[in-house]
Amino acid sequence: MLSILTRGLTFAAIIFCSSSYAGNLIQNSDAHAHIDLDGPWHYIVDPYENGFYNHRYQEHTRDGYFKNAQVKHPSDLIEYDFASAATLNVPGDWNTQQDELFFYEGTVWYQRDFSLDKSRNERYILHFGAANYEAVVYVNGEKVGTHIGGFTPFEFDVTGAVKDGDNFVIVKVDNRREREQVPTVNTDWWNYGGLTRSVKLLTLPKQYISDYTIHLADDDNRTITGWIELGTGDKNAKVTLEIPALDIKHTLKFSDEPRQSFSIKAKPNLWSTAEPTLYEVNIRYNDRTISDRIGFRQIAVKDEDILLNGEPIFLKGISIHEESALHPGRAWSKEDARQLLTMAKDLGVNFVRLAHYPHNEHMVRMADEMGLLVWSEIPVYWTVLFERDDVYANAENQLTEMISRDKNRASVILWSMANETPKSEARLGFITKLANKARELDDTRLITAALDTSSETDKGKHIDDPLSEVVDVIGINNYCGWYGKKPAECAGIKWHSDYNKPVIMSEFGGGALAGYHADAEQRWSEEYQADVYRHNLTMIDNMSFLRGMTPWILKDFRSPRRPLTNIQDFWNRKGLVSDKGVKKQAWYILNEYYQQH
Ligand code: GCB
Repeated sequence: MLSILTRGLTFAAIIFCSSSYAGNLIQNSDAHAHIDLDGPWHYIVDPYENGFYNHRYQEHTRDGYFKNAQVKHPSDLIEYDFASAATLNVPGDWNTQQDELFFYEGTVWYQRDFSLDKSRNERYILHFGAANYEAVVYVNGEKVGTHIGGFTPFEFDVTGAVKDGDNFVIVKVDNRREREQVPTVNTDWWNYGGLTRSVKLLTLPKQYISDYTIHLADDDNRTITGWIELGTGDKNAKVTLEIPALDIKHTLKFSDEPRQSFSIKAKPNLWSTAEPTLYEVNIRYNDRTISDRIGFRQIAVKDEDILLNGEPIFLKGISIHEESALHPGRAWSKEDARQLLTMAKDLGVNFVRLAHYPHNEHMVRMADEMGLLVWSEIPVYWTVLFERDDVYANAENQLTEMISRDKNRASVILWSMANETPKSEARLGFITKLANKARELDDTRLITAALDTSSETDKGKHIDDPLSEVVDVIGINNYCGWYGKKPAECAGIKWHSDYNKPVIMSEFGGGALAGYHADAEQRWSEEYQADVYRHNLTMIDNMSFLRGMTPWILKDFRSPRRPLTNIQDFWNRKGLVSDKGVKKQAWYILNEYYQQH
């Protein structure tokens, strides 16, 4: 109880102190000048948090591991030493880099040195792509900030903490699961810990572009609109926005406000799944230029239809976890993204559900390039504590960071608020508030949530969860033929909806061990899984309001919930391909279905 309380208190403070940065992340951080801090970091495993708390369980102020102390005199007692400690690669989870850390949940300290030519005219921002789950960050022995949430970027202004010459950064990463977290203790994926995405030190001029959003106007596909924001006040700032291929060169003059809006007439080729046109966009301010590649498209709903650039579209999709097909563990690189999305494209999809948390930025940028539409979600999964304000604040912070990072990606059309949450008043209030927040931050995309709460009636399945009222597109997870009923019983099921809205079957499927062949009655055989797909696809054909689907799931993924020896061995086997990328029978069934539709 004490530890939960302490962590709760820490959390309240964190939300408070990080709020100035939440939603205020530097847009397109890779495009800014930076020092790359990826590579080997020394690490110390600290299950008792000995480097953080003293023997009275008070936070160390002088002697913690974050001080990176070195022996100076032979009689010195220092019981840790980063310099001689082994290393882990960053980015990367710790579980798949060290056998001893495979099941580990707790604290690991990371340390690395870097040198800097410190200039008085520069501002230094330490940026993390993500760290799962709680990160406490120190530069040269001083705490610079804390972040909560395992899948979104965060950053701290470290201008006052860095010095000319040699510096070191230390991060305490803790992936312990706790009831009040988002996600909570209970999930169906591996709790990979560590500095799972890239780390860099942005070296910005004193005045810099901090953020921008550039998109097609919702009501006019001949207008590019948006805003540009400066990191500091500059009353005389002039910023030039250039899109060379569209002959756009537009100067924005700033006055008192750091954010300046614009609206420019243009005739872009619209971004679509068939032709994912991206335009080079350059934003110049003083002597620096930030470049991006941006697509222009519209997304909307009309009654039961989803409209891409005004035309109804059927979302032929697949769900994906952020697990690499190239190496064990979390995916993090551009190559990982290319591989996963190429596998998805090969299946015949135009849409991917990035489950169940925001994936790394390469995924959405690669989806932009490849013409894949994206559903992106936050880990409000199953039974988070909907009654608690601090849990809400945490979820909203993760939502804000997700939207802040990806708001310029044409591929992203749906922000998902939650997955399979149990019906209650508190849950409805919590997710409604999240949806309102998402719309306030970004009114150019659609809101969804995956529900598993339809009722059984004598006429069939009835979509009647009041949360459907809140979303633009209703997601339905339903495992007919796997968690209930025989596969053959699924084909005849009829669905009804109380809402005049598009529905996506956001999950269905079943498990199979690749290479295990038997009768279709035999659980875990490829034949059984194929049968689940056959009958569910027949059922789906009868859903008049269905506008898409993302069956569960592209590739087998690791999960501690799945211990069955010789079948699961801690893998969720619902992949259409095995963890090694071998196609199962069901892959061909879905592939054929997508080719015909
Ligand atoms: C679900 C969950 C997903 C699980 C899946 C399963 O409904 O949304 O996270 O992995 O079922 O395999 O049971």
